[in-house]
Amino acid sequence: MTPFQWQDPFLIDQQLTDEERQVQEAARAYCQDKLQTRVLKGFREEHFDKEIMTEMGEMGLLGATVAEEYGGAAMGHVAYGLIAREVERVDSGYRSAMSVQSSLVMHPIEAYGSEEQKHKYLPQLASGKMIGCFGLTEPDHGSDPGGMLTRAKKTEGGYLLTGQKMWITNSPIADIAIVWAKSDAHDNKIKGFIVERGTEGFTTPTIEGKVSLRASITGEIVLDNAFVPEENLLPKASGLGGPFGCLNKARFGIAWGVIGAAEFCWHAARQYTLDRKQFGRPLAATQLVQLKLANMQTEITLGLQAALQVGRLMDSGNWAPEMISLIKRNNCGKALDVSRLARDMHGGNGISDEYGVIRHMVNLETVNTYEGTHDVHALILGRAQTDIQAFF
Ligand code: TGC
Ligand code: FAD
Repeated sequence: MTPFQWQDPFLIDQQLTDEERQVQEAARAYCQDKLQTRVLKGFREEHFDKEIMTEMGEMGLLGATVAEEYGGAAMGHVAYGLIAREVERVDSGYRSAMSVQSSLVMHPIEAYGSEEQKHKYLPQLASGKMIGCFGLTEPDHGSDPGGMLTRAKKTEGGYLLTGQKMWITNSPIADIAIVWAKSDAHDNKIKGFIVERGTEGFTTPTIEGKVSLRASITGEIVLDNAFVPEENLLPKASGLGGPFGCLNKARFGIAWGVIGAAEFCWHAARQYTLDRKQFGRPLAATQLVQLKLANMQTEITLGLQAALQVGRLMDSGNWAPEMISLIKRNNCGKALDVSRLARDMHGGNGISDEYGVIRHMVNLETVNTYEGTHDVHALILGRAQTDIQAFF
């Protein structure tokens, strides 16, 4: 027997390698020292501090799985997940910035790009000196990106891109955008393009007034006959499998990240109910509160163990996208439940941004929606077990 560790019931820490534990400790120290201290201001002022990207770059937190020759850290998926968990323990918006850069910008360039593209962009992206964004969603095509309207028209020396992308993390501050468009030169198949800031006909208006992910910057991408040279086409991606290959990585990171947000809310609720007295004794002495704490602990522990297992399977090459749908869906839904419970357990104080729980709660509403909504992942899992497509 061993003493029960309430914060880590399944001894996840012991299941990590030494290298993974070091990554976790370094990421935690940076996030608590440098991110936790600025998140309240960022959230209140709806502001994302670009320096965060260079700081993360210096810490080696960008492109964790990308090869060292391109500036990445060449670590495994579990290490990437651990980074996401520490960043999102502070704020889902900061994790968004990290995962878009790593999984949705660096990964497609590494997986689908030419050697020239890899050398030109990846080291700069890994350092955070260059910021990227990923444009798949459109105003009228969110869950069904296959219906996208953005077009690439072949012209001399390249392509003219026209269309609109919506809800794009980091687009207003991005130096490059990975844009997915149907290309007339490729039988109307979806192709990926690297669009550089400064391209005529390429603009990125900011979306204001978000109630969720306020410490992250979100915008549109508007393309009006924007010329993209041939050398900026991602040569090895064709069809929806291109963007989905990136989403597999990002969704995996999210499944870890939301556990960090849920852990923050659980620990805060535990401490608050230990400190707060009503009816002459701590709230934590009541059966209802202990039931809620036990439920939080159980869901977080199961979600974390599942994420670790999928990470190990990804590292050994023994994985399927549906595994990622399962943990993305489950962990986001459960983290949202935990945050709502924690908000409630803080009583009136729970609605104050000073306590952090309502910020996590509203953030998790977005995380439950982006990268495939909770219900879309249910349909992916339903299809996998019935062989029946139920999207339409
Ligand atoms: P379907 O027929 O299922 O598939 C079309 C083609 O794509 C391939 N594919 C995959 N390949 C690799 N990994 C996956 N996970 C894949 N899923 C599908 C598939 O094999 C097929 O290939 P081929 O060669 O046969 O053509 O396509 P469908 O149109 O029926 O898709 C349905 C559905 C619902 C599964 C899919 O469209 C979906 O997942 N929708 C959700 C959309 C989504 O996740 N959008 C995310 C936008 S990016 C974002 O939110 C970033 S937020 C980042 C942040 O801030 O952190
Ligand atoms: P819809 O697809 O219109 O869905 C609306 C509702 O209908 C949902 O509840 C959904 O589950 C349900 N629904 C849809 N289809 C079905 C069906 N067949 N059966 C049953 N129910 C269904 N996208 C990017 O490309 N890049 C980014 O960087 C990015 N960042 C984002 C940042 C933020 C803050 C947000 C909010 C979104 C971001 N997105 C990004 C977009 C995100 O991926 C989409 O919002 C998401 O895929 C859902 O699409 P939608 O908003 O059009 O909703």
